[in-house]
Amino acid sequence: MFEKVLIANRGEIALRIHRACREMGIKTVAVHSTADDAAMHVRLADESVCIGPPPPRESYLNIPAILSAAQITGADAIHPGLGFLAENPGFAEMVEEHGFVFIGPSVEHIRMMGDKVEAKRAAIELGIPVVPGSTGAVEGLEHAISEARRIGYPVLIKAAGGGGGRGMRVARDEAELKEMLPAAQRESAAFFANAEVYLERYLGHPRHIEVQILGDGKGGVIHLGERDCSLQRSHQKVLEETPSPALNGEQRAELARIATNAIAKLGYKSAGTIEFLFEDGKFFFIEMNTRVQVEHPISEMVSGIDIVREQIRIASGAPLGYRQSDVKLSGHAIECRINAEHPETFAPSPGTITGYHAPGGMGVRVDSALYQGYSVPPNYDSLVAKLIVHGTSRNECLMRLRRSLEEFVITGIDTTIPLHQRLVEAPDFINGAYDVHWLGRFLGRT
Ligand code: MV4
Repeated sequence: MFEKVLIANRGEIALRIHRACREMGIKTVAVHSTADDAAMHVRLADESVCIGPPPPRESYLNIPAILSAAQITGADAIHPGLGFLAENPGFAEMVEEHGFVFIGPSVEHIRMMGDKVEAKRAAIELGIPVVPGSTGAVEGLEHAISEARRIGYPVLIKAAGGGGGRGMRVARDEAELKEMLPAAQRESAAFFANAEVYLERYLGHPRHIEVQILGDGKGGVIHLGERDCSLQRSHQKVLEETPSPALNGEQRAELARIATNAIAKLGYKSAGTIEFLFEDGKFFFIEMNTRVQVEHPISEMVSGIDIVREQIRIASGAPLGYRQSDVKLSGHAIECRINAEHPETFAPSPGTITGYHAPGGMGVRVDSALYQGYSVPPNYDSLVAKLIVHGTSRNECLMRLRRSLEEFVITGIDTTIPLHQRLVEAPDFINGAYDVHWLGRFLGRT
């Protein structure tokens, strides 16, 4: 096992990784920008190294500075967390070239899944159902038109280098496709340094359902059930739950079978998430994420398995500590993402925390790097806390969530806690009757 791990991240996820290391007897190295001198991830780590000024380009994305920090402190391995360099295959490659272990999947798998056209090709090969669409990228307008005729309108134009909803356009007919395609290609080239776009049949009312998997690259593969992440605003997830209220037992089993078969065939190593759209009883692959995700704690709450610990164990060469028959998924879990934003306008709200009290009690977990007196810097993602609640049933989970939101006190900045309080009272949410467009309408009409 590793003796020392460098955590190439900040905020709650850096803390999350630190906690897993501590429990395993591994020493930690924090890296931080000058905006994060007083950050909790720096305070808790065994050692810390300042890697640059506040802009991410110059610190948390500064590969030479991070590798130097690992060298100076004598770290064995680097955990990238999420965001920043987590899905940058060039970073993973350099980490390994410099003699450190990258705590994550192989460079090849990160690269494959980062290119959405390549990922879809791989998914088809692995027997995963995909959205009907163009075979690979569209070459030009003529090709796009013939492919769209075959697929049927409306079609969605997606960027091969995109993901997470960036650079998507819906074309309802040929005229719209002609008008949108050049703009989509230009925008893709500018945003993602990859002009390739592809077409898919547009699904009008899907849910976003993803499967958490773990593989050890030695034949060991397990899944930890699915997460329903349909509650999103501008492609940002707001609240996630497991199991999905939309699936019956048969659909759930089918999804798990698709995901685990694919991961076994791929020989995938580390934690990963396969994302699907679910509409009219059918699953369609959209993307695979090769990192630990923000919402991973809800899967931990229902399974009792520490996903980050398994990532570290697998990276050290150990086989997966569980077989599927050891995995017992029980009860229901929900995560509320609490952002430093105004709950109605979503204006960013950095500033000093004048008061902080986190909820506790049975079935309640808070992952946050906040403390009283801390100043939330304006330079980074606005996620400041995750409230994760478990109950034996969805109803118990909801009751516990309501009282936990009531207990949570964060003063000095605006947060999205009041938004969550409204959301958990909405009849459609209580009934589990929502798709990916529901939250936008809910927020729009209030
Ligand atoms: C789609 C779609 C409808 N049809 N693909 C947006 C994020 C990216 N991961 C995939 N996205 C979508 N792809 C087809 N063929 C609708 C969306 C979509 C969406 C998906 C998941 C969660 C929220 C969403 C919000 C709007 C659109």
